[in-house]
Parts: sequence; C-alpha cells; structure tokens
Amino acid sequence: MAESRPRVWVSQPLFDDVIARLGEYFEVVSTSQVSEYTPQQVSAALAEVDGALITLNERIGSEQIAGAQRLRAIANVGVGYNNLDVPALSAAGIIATNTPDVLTETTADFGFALLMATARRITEAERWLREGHWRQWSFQNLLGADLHGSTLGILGMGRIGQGIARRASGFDMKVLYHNRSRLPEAVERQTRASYVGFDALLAQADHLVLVLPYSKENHHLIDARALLQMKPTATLVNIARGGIVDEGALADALGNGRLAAAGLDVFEGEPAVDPRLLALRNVVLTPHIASGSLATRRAMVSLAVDNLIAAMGFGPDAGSPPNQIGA
Ligand code: 8YV
Repeated sequence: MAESRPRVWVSQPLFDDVIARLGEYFEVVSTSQVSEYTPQQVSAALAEVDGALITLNERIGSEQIAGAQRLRAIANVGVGYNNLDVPALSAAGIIATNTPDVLTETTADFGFALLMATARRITEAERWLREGHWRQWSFQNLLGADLHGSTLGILGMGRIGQGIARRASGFDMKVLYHNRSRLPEAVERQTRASYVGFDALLAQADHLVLVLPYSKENHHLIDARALLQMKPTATLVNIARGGIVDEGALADALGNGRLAAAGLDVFEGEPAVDPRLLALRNVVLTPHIASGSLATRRAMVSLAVDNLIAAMGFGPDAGSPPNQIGA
C-alpha cells in the first residue's frame, strides 16, 4: 500500500498553477469558491490536516487548534499576521510563516497612490463628473492639497514605510517618521527621513501614512485625541490595519472639518465599512488591495507555498522556513 502523504488545506482560491506545487508533496484540500468560514469551520478544517495555507480572512487562535492534533504548520499569505495567535501556535509546536519583502514595493506604490488620490480628491472628482455636475468649468472647483513641498509623516518605518519614504523624495517632500525604534543613521540618510516623537509627527505632518503592524497595544492609536493634534488641513492614509484607527472619531473629524481628508484601504470590521465613513465625500475607500498587483499576489502565494513546504520538512529549506514568525 502506498504511504499516505501529509494533507494540507488551502483555505481560499489562490492561483491554481502556483498552488499546484503543493501537490508534489501533499494531498491538497482546496476550494474553488471564495469562502467565508465561521470559527467552527476553521477548527473543523484544521482538525483534518497536517498543514494549512491561509489568508487574513481565517483567524486562528487556541480554539481553532484545540482539536488539530496533526497540524504542524500554517503559512499565512500576507506580511501582517494579526489573524494568528502566534504564542498559542508556538506553544502547540505549530510553525507559522508570513510573506514579507515580496509585497513591499507594490504596497508602497499603492500607499502613494492612495495618498495622491486623497490629497487631490480624485475619486470625489470622478464621482462628481459621472453624476453630471460638470456644467461649467470653474476655477475653485475641487481644490486639493499639494504633495510636493509638503511634510509627509510615516508612522511605522519598516520595509513598506521606507518604500514610501523613498518615493516621497521624488516629490520633494520632507519626510518625518515615528517607529518603535529609531532606524540606523545610514537608513535615515538613504530614505531622507527624520525621526520624531509620536506627538510631533501628528502635529507636523501635512499627510500622515499609517504602515505599522497591528497589535493590541496600538488598537485605536489614532483616536479623537490624536486626530485633534493633527493639522485641520491634513490627510490621513491607512494601509496597515483598520483597528489602528478609531473610525468613529475619524468620521467625526472628517465631518466637522477637523481633518481635511482620509484614504483608507483597511477597516476595523472589514469587509463591513462604517456607514459614517461611507456617507462622507472626503474619504477615499478601497477594499484592502494595497498588495494587489497580479505579479505581487502571485509572488506572495508562491512564497507561502515555499514556506509551507519547508515548514513541513520538505524541499531545500526543509525544517527551517525562512519566514518563520515568532521563532
Ligand atoms: C494581503 C496584507 O493581501 O500582507 C498583508 O499584511 O494585508 C495584504 O497584503 C493579505 O494579508 C492577504 O491575506
């Protein structure tokens, strides 16, 4: 009788030709439907497999792994992994991996695109035109804020933050950043970015971009108090995680002129979007697509496949996946 191969679960339709590589080592349980799983369905799926390749939609904590006796590895497709309870996984001896680097430049491109769209009111202008309001050209219509010559604040100066800083120097922006720890001088020089305290960043930025990893500690870091410290002419862009911003406080600030505009790619309850934000015209809303170029999404899946193969003890990096989290 042929020896049975480890079984892995692929939670969402990704790219069949990229995923096919898993078939060289594993029995693959996959789906052709974009699926929304209940926590119980995630537990049930994990109970039957040795490994899993998942997206941010699947939240995995101690409850989901309680019955997963065979589970050895989870490969997350994404650099952010707040959907995983890493301490619980480590305690159970389950390896977790993520997909850094491959999405850095694409995500930085998008952060910049969202910043430009927000500051120059591009989606609002398009909506206005499509709705048939353009009867006569007028000099003061839909005036926005400049990027060039302005001060860009970057909160979270990891790989993506640095990518945004590099782009900003092409726009002659002054770049300030705040991060858990100050970057080495050489990196500051290369990115032409200066370190400032959190409050100074809020107060001085004409445009503030959030690119920090989400944790319990920074839940609603951008709250009413933080928003009050920002310039009323400022733009806020969030491509990190929705929970970093208190969306109610943000909607209030945008609605009462305490903040000029916001560009949001991530939301606390996504895919649900706070109706107060939906009702505002000075906010650009996109459905968590910052890493979404075709090439990059393929590269992310490919890296997650490599990670899973290695974490399960196969392939060139057998046993020591390069992108292990919390190791
Ligand atoms: C991914 C992201 O699309 O990498 C991240 O942290 O938020 C996005 O790039 C998402 O994680 C897919 O699971």
